[in-house]
Amino acid sequence: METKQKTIFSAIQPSGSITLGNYLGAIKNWITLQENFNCIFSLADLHAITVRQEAKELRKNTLEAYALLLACGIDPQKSIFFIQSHVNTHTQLAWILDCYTQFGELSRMTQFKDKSKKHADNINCGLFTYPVLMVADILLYQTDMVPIGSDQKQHLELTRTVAERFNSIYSPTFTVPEPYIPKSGAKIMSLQDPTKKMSKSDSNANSRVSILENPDDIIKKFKRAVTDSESSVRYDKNKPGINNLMIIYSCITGKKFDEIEKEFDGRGYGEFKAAVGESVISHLIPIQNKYKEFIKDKEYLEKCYKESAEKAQYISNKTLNKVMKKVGFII
Ligand code: ATP
Ligand code: LTN
Repeated sequence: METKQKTIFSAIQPSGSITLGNYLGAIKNWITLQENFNCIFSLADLHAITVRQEAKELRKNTLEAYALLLACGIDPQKSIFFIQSHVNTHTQLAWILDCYTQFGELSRMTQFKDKSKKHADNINCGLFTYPVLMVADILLYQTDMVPIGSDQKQHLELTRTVAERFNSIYSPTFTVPEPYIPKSGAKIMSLQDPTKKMSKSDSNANSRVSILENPDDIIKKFKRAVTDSESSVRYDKNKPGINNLMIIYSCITGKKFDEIEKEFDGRGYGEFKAAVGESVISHLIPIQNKYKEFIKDKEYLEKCYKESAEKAQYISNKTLNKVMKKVGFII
């Protein structure tokens, strides 16, 4: 018997330049998964406006992020890769599901708490209800698995809760998705404060390395990475700075922690930081080169995102229609 290929959905906000954290926590997995699954990826530009964006910047960031993700290896022949605002079912389903999500549930979302602290002058309703838009993104495609970093786990639990609630009020409508979180690299930390996650919107640019960053800056940032006052390279729960560098090095080179400890035995932090920087650079250079090609070819980019949006619209309409019928709308 032929088994149906599982569906994967994930998205990233075009809210700044994509970081090494985004890459190791999420994107790297997207690329692997597209070989064996039915993959749908999106640039979540609707999510990005929960924080004030300059129109010109948002357009530029969206196109650049599109080219960059192609350069990272998303293949539009294998996967659907669209821009969220091009497919209108997302906002439609999000409104309906808002009415099946409790205020209390959204109040517990830690990303809302963090972002409202960070943007205290603009705690808009979209920032509060944003997880429901993410729920809609996922449920529209009858998604089985969602590759994400661990910071998104709580939103995925909400997705499961809302899907189960809707299915039990009516009848099975949505597939209840599972998170797919990497064992290593699920949460890359800031290079300046290793107790905080690396984030593309952090106001301190030294805290992150972006995929398109030039090699000199990458080396500088790793050399300046905040670590403790010891000097031996070993994994220890009380050394978040060095742990973070070990995780990055391990994700990039495939080496295990004990191999890394052996490699840098007696060599001190300085040498280790330089080696981490070098390994990141050699991994990123081919991606940067491909990016330069893709970003020049606006026609190709447009062809890819338009064709993908059509496919996504077609698939997601089916789910939306089912939902509308069940809720009682005349369609
Ligand atoms: P912002 O700073 O605008 O909130 P972000 O850097 O947190 O952005 P998102 O667009 O919210 O990035 O996330 C895209 C994907 O990258 C998600 O799957 C998320 O879990 C993952 N991700 C984000 N930051 C990290 C990190 N530091 N380590 C591992 N994965 C991450
Ligand atoms: N909310 C996510 C980005 C995102 C997403 C999604 C991830 C939007 N929709 C659907 C997985 C599935 C974020 O801010 N990191």
